[in-house]
Order: sequence, then structure tokens, then C-alpha cells
Amino acid sequence: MLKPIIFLGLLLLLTCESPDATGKADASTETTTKEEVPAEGYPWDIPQSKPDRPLSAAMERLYDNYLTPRPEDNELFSSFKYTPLEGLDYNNGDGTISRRDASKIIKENGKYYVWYTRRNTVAPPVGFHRAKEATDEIPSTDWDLSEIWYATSEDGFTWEEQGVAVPRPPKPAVGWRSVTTTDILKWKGKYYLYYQAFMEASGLKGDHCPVAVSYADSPDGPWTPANQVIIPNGEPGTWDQFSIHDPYPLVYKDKIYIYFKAAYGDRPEYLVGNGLAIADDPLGPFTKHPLNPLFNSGHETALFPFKEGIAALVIRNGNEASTIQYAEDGVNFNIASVTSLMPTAAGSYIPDAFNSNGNGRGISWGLCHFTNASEVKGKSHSILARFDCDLSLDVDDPAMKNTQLWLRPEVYFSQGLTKEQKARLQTSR
Ligand code: AAL
Repeated sequence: MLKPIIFLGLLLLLTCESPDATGKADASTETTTKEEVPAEGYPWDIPQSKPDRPLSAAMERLYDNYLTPRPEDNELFSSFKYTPLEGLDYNNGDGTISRRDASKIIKENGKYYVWYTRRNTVAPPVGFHRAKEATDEIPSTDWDLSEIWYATSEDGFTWEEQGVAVPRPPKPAVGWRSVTTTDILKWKGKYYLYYQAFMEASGLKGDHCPVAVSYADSPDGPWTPANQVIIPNGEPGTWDQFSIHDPYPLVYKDKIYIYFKAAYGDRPEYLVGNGLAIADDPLGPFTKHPLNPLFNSGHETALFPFKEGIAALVIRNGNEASTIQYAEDGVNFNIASVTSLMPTAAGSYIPDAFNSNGNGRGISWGLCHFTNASEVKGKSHSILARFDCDLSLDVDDPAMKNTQLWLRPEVYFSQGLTKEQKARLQTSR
């Protein structure tokens, strides 16, 4: 369909008045040339920099807020494509095996490595709101009673599960109930896995936990737990008083930057934000940034070095959900683009996560998860999948810069009215 349109466009261009052999346009047919601002009316040829003319608020924003006027030219705009993974088994999707919350991916020993939450329980979770029914064997949530496992891959599509990296330690050690949602740091030749360390079933009071860490000399372990809380919860009454989630380390400005997530406010009136804690040593002490939270929207942390700053995938919650944001200083983020169908809990392949030295190159693929992998109630579990995109300064893939997605009707119908809504709407006619 696209080809005939491009062909027609070219034909039209070729049949239009063209400059004479001297390169000058015939004065009688002269209209506007590129970047020239006509006396009246916004120009046909999109000015790449802000034209000197009155602009509507939206057109002002087009130049003030985005890297380029067209998303297709914007290095921080991308659409996303998804591929199921080969090599991971889910017990026929019966809800007893779940994999979710992939770490960033790193390449070591010629292979890609990823770490993630893996739950293998006798039964599927009873659910956040029924957490009281959870036992030592029956999980409350999808990430309760979990461990941190890892897998390697040659091509990023087929993954071989290698086994457990961080098991649940015996009670009462930090993380005895569940160790989940990990991410990796490489620092001075050593490896550090940061993770959520639960000391009670998630959902009992909330999704409450602090952050712990284990370290190793090799990405294949063995991992030694530091057995201490690394990023403590905030003071009572502050936004991160109950939980620090999704610890996400990057090396930036020669320091360890751990971005993290916290949800605050009493549900349903709650917000999810991401904050930052900085340290000189992987085992701390970590100092929380005084401007936290750094994001007003988003959910799981997904950031990467980009040029001299840090970029972030901001998904799901809040006014600025479905945006890609950028902070030249890693702290003060602004919207760089608005997109759709973003990867949930993205763990990107970030070759320069620990050595970008002010020249971050961006990302082009990673793993994400789908939490609703089963349509059947009572078989709830998550699966990992691959996403591809073009948020990289080293990739130029126009097929990843699609602002018009045509999704099948069933995708829309899966977001149908609830029974109550439908009944209300049908009787109120
Ligand atoms: C996620 C993360 C954290 C939460 C739960 C498991 O995707 O934000 O890890 O605790 O959901």
C-alpha cells in the first residue's frame, strides 16, 4: 500500500514546475523555498527550527519540548515490536511457573546474560487482595515466594536457563520470603545484583520491601548476599516509606546511580514515581537525591545512558505514561517523545550501561514481560518476551519509527466495558 503512495508522490513532484537549468526557479512560479518563512501562514515545508512567527501553544511545544518536530527524525522516539522467546518452559501455562521483571541485559564471555524473577510454586498466586490466604508454599502475588534466576543467549531470541543466582535465604535473613525484581551492576570487575527483599508476603500490608544486594566475581556466580538492607525505605510519612522497588543501577559521572520505584498515597488515590540514590561504593552508603521523586509517572525503572544524559521509558501510570524522557543531568527529566505499546518492565541490552562516559549510545532491544500470559483465571503467571526498537544513535531503522499502529479489533475489545458499566449504560438510555 505504501509503495504506490510513494510512487504517486514522486510522480507529482516530478510533474510540478521545476527550477530551470541555472537552478533558479521561474519568478512567476516561485512559491517558498526550504526554511524560508512565508509572509502569512505556517510553511508547507516543515521548518526544522522554530520559525519566527506567531505560533499556537501546540506548535510552540513542537519546537520547545521535542528533539525534532517529526517523531520519525527524533532519536528518542520509537515504536516497539515484540517476539516470543524460545527456550523457556512454563509448565503448559498452568500458573505454577512465572518469569518476570528482567534485568538489563549485558554481554559477557560472548553471550547475553539476563537475570529475572522466577516463581515455581505448588499453586498459582491467590492474589494481592487475598494475601492473608497465602502460606509458606502458596504465593500471594506473582512475585511472592520467588527467586532470582538467570539465562544466557547467543542471539537474544533463544534463551537457555542456567539456574538460580540468588535463592531465598533462610528466615529471618533479608529477603527470606521472596527475592525479586533484580538488576545488574558491573563495577571494578565485580558483579552486583540488587533486588527487592521481602520479609512478608506481598499484599499483606502493601507491596512492602527494601532493597538488598548480592555480589560475585563472575556473572555465573556464586553470589554472596551482603545480608543487609542497601537502600532503606524513607522516613515515616514520606513517599518511599514502605517500599523501594525495581532497583536499577547505572554508572554515571563515575558514581553508582540506582534509580528505583515507589508507589505512594493510599490506593486507589496513588501515584507511582521513580527516584534516585547515589553511592561511590556498590555496598553504599547510598544517598537519596533531595529532588526525589524524579518522575511524576511511570512504573518499573527502565533507563539508559543517552548522549551526556540519561533517557527513560516511562510506562503505564500517571499523566506522562507512554512517554520517553530525557535528563541531561540524569535528574531533571523532560518528555522527549510520546509513544504507545511500550514494553512493560523493560530490561534493555545496554552495552554502555557502566561506561558511557558522557556519550551514551541508546538501546535497540531487550526483554519485557506480560503479566496476563494466561487468559484463564487461576492460572495467573507472567512470561518474558523480546522487544525491539530504535532508540539508538547507532541504528537508523525507519520501520521502528511508526506513529500509526493498526491493532486488531480483539485488542480493543479486550478492553471492554465491565458488566456493571454495561448495565448502567444500557439502562440509562
Ligand atoms: C513489578 C515491579 C515490582 C513490584 C512487582 C514486582 O513489575 O514494579 O516487582 O513489586 O511488580
